[in-house]
Amino acid sequence: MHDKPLAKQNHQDVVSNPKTDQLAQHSDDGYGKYLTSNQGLRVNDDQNSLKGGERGPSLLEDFLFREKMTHFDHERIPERAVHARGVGAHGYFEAYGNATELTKAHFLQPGVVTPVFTRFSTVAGSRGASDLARDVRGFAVKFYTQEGVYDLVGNNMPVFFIQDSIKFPDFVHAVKPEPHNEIPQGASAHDTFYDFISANPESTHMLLWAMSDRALPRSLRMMEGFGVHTFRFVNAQGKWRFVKFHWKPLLGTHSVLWDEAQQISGKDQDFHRRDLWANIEMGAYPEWELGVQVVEEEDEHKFDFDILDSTKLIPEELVPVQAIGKMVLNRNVDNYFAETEQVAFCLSHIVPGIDFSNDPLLQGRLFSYLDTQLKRLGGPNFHEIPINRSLAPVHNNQRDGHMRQTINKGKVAYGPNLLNDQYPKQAPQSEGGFNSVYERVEGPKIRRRSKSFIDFYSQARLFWNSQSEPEKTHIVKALRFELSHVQTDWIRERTIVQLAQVDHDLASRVAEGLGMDVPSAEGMQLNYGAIGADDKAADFQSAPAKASVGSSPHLSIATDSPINQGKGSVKTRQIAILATDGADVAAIGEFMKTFMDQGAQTAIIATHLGTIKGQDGTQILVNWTFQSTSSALFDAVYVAAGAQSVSKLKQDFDAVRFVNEAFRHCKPLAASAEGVELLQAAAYPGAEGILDADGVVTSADTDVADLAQEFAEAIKQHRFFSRELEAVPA
Ligand code: HDE
Repeated sequence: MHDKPLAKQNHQDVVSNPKTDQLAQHSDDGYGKYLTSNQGLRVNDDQNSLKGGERGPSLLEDFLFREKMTHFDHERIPERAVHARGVGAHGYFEAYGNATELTKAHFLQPGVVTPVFTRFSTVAGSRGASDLARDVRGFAVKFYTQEGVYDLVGNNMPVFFIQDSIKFPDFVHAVKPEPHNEIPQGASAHDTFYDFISANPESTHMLLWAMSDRALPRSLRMMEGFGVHTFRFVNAQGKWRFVKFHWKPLLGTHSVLWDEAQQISGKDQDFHRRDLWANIEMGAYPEWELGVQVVEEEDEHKFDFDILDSTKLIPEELVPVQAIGKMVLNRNVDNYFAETEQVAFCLSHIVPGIDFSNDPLLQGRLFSYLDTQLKRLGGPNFHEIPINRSLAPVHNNQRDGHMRQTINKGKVAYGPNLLNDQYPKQAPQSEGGFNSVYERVEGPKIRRRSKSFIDFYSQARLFWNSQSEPEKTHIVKALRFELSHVQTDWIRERTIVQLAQVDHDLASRVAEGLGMDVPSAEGMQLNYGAIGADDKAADFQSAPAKASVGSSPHLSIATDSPINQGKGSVKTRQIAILATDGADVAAIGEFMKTFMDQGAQTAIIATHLGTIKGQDGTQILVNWTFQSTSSALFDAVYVAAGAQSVSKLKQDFDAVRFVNEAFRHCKPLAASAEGVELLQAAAYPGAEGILDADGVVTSADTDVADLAQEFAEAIKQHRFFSRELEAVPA
């Protein structure tokens, strides 16, 4: 007979064998220990295989060699079909406690702090691809709540390319490298992607997001996250409401330019991964607020779009975002494979107080993620891998399977049972038992899209209209770049026609860069292939534009947009200090201290590594040379004073290029005394008037205090797009 209080049991009750517990622990780094085989046998010689004679053949008997090599041969698991390249970190989520009326989820109740593991990713590239690809970023958060694991598996863009998950394999095949030659890696600039897009008008809105600055985050710490689909919150009284999830970074949302992104990919393709790792190691923990847009059940149909359609967002002008908690990432992984690679996110990992909606994209994901983990992680016991384990107790009648870790006791593995008094028992809702919201569902069995989904362009237009002028220019340039890489003329033409449905100015600016006119849409069946064989194309024409919100400042990431207002900061910004022998080292020291006190990070870039000698003979350590780094890896550039130093830098083409590129990438620049001359030397085509440009701060003397203050204000603004845009290779 068993009479345990259900809620009090914990994980140890399931795995009560102390030996098994020990196996679940982290292994240490082996320091101070003897080398052993996987069976604990001490190894005497790990450098030589067993041979018949010193110069003879290797022997099959060498079980130590075979164990080591077999393990190595099986080290790789299938990489994720999408989101293969990622980086993860641990942290916590703290609820503000203002969502109690909306949801009964325990982790959102006042004062509750929940451990989390968050994995960011690019979508199209493979595990070794560059961080700075033009791509959507995955933003997946695993909450280890007291009521079970909750996964919020989102992206850094609020909409998606398709409306129904049955199209996902096609979309992924189109964006991934082309199958005949596996080119290009981690890039959407190729024929098959634009063939799919131009035949699939519902992608238009997301295409513009993917071509916008959002696809090139400055840092994973500086991007928004979105749940994308509409979900539901359910409160303690059983009342439910629709919700959309938003993550808002406390450092603001910032991006790099495409030219920079391409340079970063060459100079440091781990740029985002390194940035996240380094900042967590330094204690500069990234933070995001979790916000929700809430729509009452009875308001489901009050919008001019369908809230179940994942190619649409709810403008914040219509439904504001309310912050309900904060996430802090404060611990790097101990082992990339064990944690970041083996973490398994599933949309179906849900807790009481949250529920799904009937969004057809969401519904398909409910199947796909579990299915994918079974294959990727080798079987149905992936929930036992330490990073995936629930902190809430796990008791059920599931048994066996590959790599089972739990040693379940007893002979009862079924329910109902009397031998074990019905345990493990079904939990009533009052005890936290999950129950889907009550909803009446009836309708014909049908493979059709709802008519309310047939509007493909008005929100694409809303997004376009909401961008600042520089952001629009970046979108135009991105599309010119991408379409230049498309080899098939008619795919380009179709894409331009598709863009013209959004905005004629957009289409003609892109077309101009491609040396074309905007083609006529006449006779061009834009939705070819995007519908069922028996559907009539006429029923599938996009509804005329009727967006009730014409422009939403929340969709822009310009410095003065609502997303970034009040968030300007020099914290964690990387400042390059250009100097070499003969520089004013005392002033450099003062400059570094001033910025490091504000949480910025500085690095000295010189013509050689080691130390540089100042005018007065003092020395200072150099971090990088002009050959080993690039201005693309920094947020701002300062040229230190010192006649001898500046005169050498002026003759160093790489130093001049460093400044010129930083200027053309619209970054804040500063120079003291003779340092100003290097700025002038960098003013070759594209940078004339460098000293008068916005965001360029100079001082005639070597006094750092005033200059640093003005420079800090410039750094807070991130970029100065008022500079001649055509000169920026974005
Ligand atoms: Fe995913 N997606 N997805 N996706 N997705 C995967 O699961 C899928 C979609 C997202 O860091 C896969 O474990 C389908 C939207 C993230 O481990 C796979 C559909 C959004 C991650 C899968 C979508 C996402 C994935 C591949 C269309 C934003 C990485 C490996 C219905 C809301 C999670 C894996 C991590 C990963 C399927 C569309 C976000 C194959 C079928 C929309 C962040 O199961």
